[in-house]
Amino acid sequence: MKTVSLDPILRNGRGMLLAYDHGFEHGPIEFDERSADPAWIMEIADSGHFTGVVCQKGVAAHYYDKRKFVTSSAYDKAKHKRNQNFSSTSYKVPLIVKLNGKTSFHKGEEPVSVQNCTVEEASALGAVGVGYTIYVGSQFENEMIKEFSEIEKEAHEAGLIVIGWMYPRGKHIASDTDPEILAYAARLGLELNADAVKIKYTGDKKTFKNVVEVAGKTKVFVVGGPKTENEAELLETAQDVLDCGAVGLAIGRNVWQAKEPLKVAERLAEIVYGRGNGKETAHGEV
Ligand code: FBP
Repeated sequence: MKTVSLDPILRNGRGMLLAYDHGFEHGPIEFDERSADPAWIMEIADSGHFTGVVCQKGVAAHYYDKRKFVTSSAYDKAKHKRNQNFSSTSYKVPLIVKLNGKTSFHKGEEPVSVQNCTVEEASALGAVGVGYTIYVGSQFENEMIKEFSEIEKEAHEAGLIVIGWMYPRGKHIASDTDPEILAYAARLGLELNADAVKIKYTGDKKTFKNVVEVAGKTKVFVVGGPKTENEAELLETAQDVLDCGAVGLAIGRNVWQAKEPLKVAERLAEIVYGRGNGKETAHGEV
């Protein structure tokens, strides 16, 4: 049984993934003129201190140009200067392809997320990792666990990182932020040999510490959630989850629905990577 290092999507041992699968999961209702354009999202991911961008295969195929992707060290050597005018000729942001998804048309039904992309396809698109949602507690949980297990084996054999979107949901789940249920979901990620899980915050440090602990060597990313107007609270939550041992954030709407996404990303990066944003140590940017 193989495991794969998370290093390609970490900086200073921490990570910030920009999630952009909402066009599939929620529909374009989440977008404005700017955020409907995946090219704009790729530029935010690349310029906003993100260590990964997550999307479905279609967005990746049309908008993530793997020929532009260079590893950090190659990037450093080239001393490529990034700027915020989005004139990218190369990417340093790694790609993670989501392999399953569901639309929002079936609200109230038992949730199931079905595979729509293979590990091979994700790899051909230039992905360093794959993501897969398991609706923990759903009537269809077993189908997703089975599919995940096959993906985990194939991805690890190919050297790809495997991240489980561990979302408790369905008629047996009274609350998707219940600490015991979230701990169970995180643990399931470890049991299934996920390299990392993406999970909701319980809302308090004591219980979330336990969630991180029971995930063991499987690293924990925390989701962003719907856009909040209270940025201070968002930053405080980021600090709290890191204090509990989370490896970072996998965040979408609170960045690309913001008026100034790069500024929000900058403030989050200060918290996630530490003072100076890890800029001094990553990619030679100062
Ligand atoms: P956000 O930070 O925007 O919440 O993105 C995280 C995410 O997990 C996305 O990957 C996904 O599309 C969305 O949340 C799913 O949210 P929900 O399952 O609540 O509809």
